[in-house]
Amino acid sequence: METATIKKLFKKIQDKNLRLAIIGSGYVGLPTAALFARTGFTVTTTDINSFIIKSINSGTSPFNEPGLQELVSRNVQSGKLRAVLNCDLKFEEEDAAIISIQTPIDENKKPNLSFLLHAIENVGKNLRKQMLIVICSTLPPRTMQEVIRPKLESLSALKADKDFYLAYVPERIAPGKALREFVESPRLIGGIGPNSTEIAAELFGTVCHKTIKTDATTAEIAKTAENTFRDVNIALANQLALICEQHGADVTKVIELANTHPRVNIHTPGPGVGGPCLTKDPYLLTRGTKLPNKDVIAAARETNDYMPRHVVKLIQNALEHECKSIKNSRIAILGTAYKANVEDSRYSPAEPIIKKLKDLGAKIISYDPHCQSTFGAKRATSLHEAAKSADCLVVITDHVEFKNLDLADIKQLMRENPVIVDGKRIINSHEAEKSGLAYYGVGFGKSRNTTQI
Ligand code: SAJ
Repeated sequence: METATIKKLFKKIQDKNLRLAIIGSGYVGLPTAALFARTGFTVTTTDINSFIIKSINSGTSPFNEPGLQELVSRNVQSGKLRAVLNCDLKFEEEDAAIISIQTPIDENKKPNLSFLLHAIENVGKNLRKQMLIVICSTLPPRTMQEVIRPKLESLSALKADKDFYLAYVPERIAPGKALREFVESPRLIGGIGPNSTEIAAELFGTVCHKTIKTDATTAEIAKTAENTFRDVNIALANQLALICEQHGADVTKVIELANTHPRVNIHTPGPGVGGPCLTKDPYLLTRGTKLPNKDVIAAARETNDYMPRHVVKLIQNALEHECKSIKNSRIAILGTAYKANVEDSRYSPAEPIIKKLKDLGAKIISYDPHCQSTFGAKRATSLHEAAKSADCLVVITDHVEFKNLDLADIKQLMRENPVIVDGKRIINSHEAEKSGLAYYGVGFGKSRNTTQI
């Protein structure tokens, strides 16, 4: 591709005349669409879900994300943002497409790229010269070079990095902070070739404070490495929690002390690792790789997946210690969201915990001020309602609302010999015991809740 053509594209980006299509209007796609619209681009965002399309076109964000509602409403009103069904987008006017479609894993933990490839097919059939295609979905290594590039080239009979541009720009935003992190986190730009990298960097540089240029494969591995690092680190914290319980030590104190070393930063243990990212990215990263020795990444996944079962054991032990049987006991679950202060409950550890407790015959009531999911539990609309006549209170999510509970008040509402099982270690154990609640927690070792694994 000649420099003159690239210069023309650069100018279009700088003048905000590039017309953008965002494919997939979910937790990543819609913030992307809204931020590019705010920057001055004319954006068409798409989805297969007509509810999402209607909601956006009426100026309403279909899900809660701080700041997003206002951004969607303002940009739909000004005409900078509109939504259409995927099948209605013909790419007649669009110069660039940014694809943010989910790449989940299947029941055998194998990456399922079918949703993404379906979208790629539609883009490939409509691809014109000089268009820029950006993939933001999380990908296993080499997917850009070995799957997406050949598919787009064969469908369009055009050459990547010459006739059209193709780049991998992985998303790095956490729900709850999506807009800020989109703008402030350095953005990796992995082009399929040098032209693609430059053009994608120019486009994302209009919204992101910092872009870092690399190649597509390096960006694919870096993206999955980030969440794998976090998952392995949390697994270490969870394993330390199990060790502390067996030795009668408190993991919170242990980690706090270990982290005073200038080169140590151990994460926080908990009732399990949820959300759509950490639970799958390690599998994407290791897909198709043969290792000569033990797979640390797989072991970490197993450790984190074990934690909900461990919480159930803690609850059983706690109740037994109070001479109560889990069968017919009333258990209040605080938090069904997968992490603090979000409404999202995808892969939340609350799900296996509630299901197992129900199987064991317990009566479960759940309360979450941010999230609607109950995973089959009865839903309480207040903390008061959840705690009333409960035998056991279980903290699964560290929502801000659960951090300063009135423990004396809660004790009054609960049945005799009440217990609290703190999956996130946000309750002060001394305060709880002082209020008359027997305190148990993940990684909180005391001889009576030491569990055998
Ligand atoms: N968790 C712990 N201990 C910790 C931190 C988290 O048990 O110390 C648990 C949380 O409770 C939650 C899970 O891990 O169940 C995941 O939480 P998270 O805070 O890692 O957040 P995600 O999954 O919402 O977002 C991650 C982020 N990745 C990194 O910080 C490396 C985000 O920046 C990515 O954009 C996102 O994955 C993604 O989409 O890939």
